[in-house]
Amino acid sequence: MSDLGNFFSHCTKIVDAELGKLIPSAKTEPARLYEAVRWSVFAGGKRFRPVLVLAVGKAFGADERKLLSTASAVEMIHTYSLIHDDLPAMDNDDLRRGRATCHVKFDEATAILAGDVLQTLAFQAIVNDALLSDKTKVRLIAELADSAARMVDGQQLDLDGEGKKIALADLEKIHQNKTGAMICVSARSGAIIAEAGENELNAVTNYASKLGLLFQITDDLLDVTQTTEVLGKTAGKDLRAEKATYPAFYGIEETRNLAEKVYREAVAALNNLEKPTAILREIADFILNRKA
Ligand code: GRG
Repeated sequence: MSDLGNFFSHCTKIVDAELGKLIPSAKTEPARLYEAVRWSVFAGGKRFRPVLVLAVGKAFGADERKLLSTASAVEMIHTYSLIHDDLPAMDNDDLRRGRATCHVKFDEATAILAGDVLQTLAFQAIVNDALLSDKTKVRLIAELADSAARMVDGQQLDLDGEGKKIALADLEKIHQNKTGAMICVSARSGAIIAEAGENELNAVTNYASKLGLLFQITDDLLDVTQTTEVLGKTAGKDLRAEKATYPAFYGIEETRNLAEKVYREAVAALNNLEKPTAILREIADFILNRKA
């Protein structure tokens, strides 16, 4: 396996173990709620955001154990957003992470509550982490709350734009909020826990902003080029919902060129860091070339 493959599988293993401890067991009352939470969390997501917390934190010299609660917290917020995004009132989807969506497997009310409680559990995970100082906790919680709110703003802007002709600048604003904010805060959190300086944090932010944009561009490309089976979620949905996407603006070839350009910008941001950043370059590479 490649270095990145090994890193992903190591991170997935330790983050899943931490999530297993942080999320109440499926027997905890009300059992239906925690069964639903576990159904969606342990469904085989890529764990890209927690990997980013760990990769940046470790590049800046943080002890892995100090990164785990935050890595789990970003995954919990991400999973809550997926559960709510799939609801009939939003995307109305029946497939996520290769299995039935939460509201299909359980019911709509339970899926809403599963998302709600995941958001609360995320903040609790950081609050209860004895390895982090109070000062670090407050900073992490403030940044995470801000990014989770921006994600919701982005989702609303996205819904507002459906079926309308929107400008490229508006599309970018939607993505910076809906997808970019949580990716950015994942990388920044790793650096904050490692007590990086402001200049270093700025470089990490530049890298992560480009990475977030790259993630969205490749997500748009996969939606039109990949099958539902490979994605584990319904393919071709953007087109059917008449969503503004990069391929809709530029066509597939130009969108691929844009992805290459944004990839180079993400990697260039790493040049300002005198840290071992090889894994961060590999992550950008992985996002550029991902197949799902
Ligand atoms: C409902 C509050 C609320 C927000 C929804 C995340 C999101 C915001 C919507 C998901 C819809 C979507 C396709 C967004 C674009 C990119 C994205 C976040 C894809 C899913 O993330 P992955 O590919 O998923 O990391 P896995 O399952 O691997 O974790």
